[in-house]
Amino acid sequence: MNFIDHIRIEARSGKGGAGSAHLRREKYMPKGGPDGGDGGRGGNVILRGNSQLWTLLHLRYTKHVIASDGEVGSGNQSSGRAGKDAYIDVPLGTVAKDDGSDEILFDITEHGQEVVLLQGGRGGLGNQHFHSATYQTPRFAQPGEPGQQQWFKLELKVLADVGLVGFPNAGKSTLLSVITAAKPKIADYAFTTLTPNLGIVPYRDHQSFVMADIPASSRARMRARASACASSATSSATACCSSSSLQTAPTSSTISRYCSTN
Ligand SMILES: Nc1nc2c(ncn2[C@@H]2O[C@H](COP(=O)(O)OP(=O)(O)OP(=O)(O)O)[C@@H](O)[C@H]2O)c(=O)[nH]1
Ligand SMILES: [Mg+2]
Repeated sequence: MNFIDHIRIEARSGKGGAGSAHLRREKYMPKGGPDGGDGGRGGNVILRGNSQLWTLLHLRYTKHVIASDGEVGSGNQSSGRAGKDAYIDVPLGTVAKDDGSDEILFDITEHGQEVVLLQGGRGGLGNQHFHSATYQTPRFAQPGEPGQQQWFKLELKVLADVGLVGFPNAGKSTLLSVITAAKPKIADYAFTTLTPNLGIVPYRDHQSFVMADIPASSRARMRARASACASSATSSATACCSSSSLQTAPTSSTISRYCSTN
């Protein structure tokens, strides 16, 4: 299982159905007048929050989400059926952005929260709406409105439930790589990890939590750099002390001298 935290997806909402231009014809009622029903609206594309999901992995192979079109109206004032909405289930903390401009459009924070990404087209009106006292036989009806189409970027903001904190080289990254699918860099020298790594730990009943491998503290890092400076030659020590942060680090008198001369 890989950890997927952002995807691109194309959404297309349904077209509205056309209205009907039907004229009523029945036995003993030869000129029954217009009775064309309206077309159904096109399906919406809806983003829905789901607290049972933790990653966007299930959408990895979903590139297009298409809602169905509304059906056309028919005689006897029958309206067409509305198109079926298409739902995109996402974990809480998902942000929907416009793919082109990167503008944030929606933020999903609650279970069951629904936001309409794309509205379906409206259905056209049937000819029954267009007859009047002076125009009794309209032989036309409205076409349905077209649907919309847009690329979106879905990004997941992840907060870790558990953080691994420890001395450098203690095996934090190794632990994360064993119990999750994350592949952090592991090496037998201190401060291999410079930025936090995240992994999902699955446990019973298909539940999971997020674990973070936190880099060793900057104070410990400064101490290590200082001791590296102390053990090296004068020239390399000057290079070590070039960062201003090191000047405030609690180090030996030798290091303080190198730092103050720099
Ligand atoms: N013997 C032994 N070695 C281990 C164990 N866990 C990790 N190591 C080794 O310890 C070294 C450091 O492991 P890392 O996982 O990179 O340690 P870390 O805490 O992430 O280190 P930094 O990211 O540098 O702070 C690697 O060479 C590992 O192979 C263990 O349980 N036993
Ligand atoms: Mg590490």
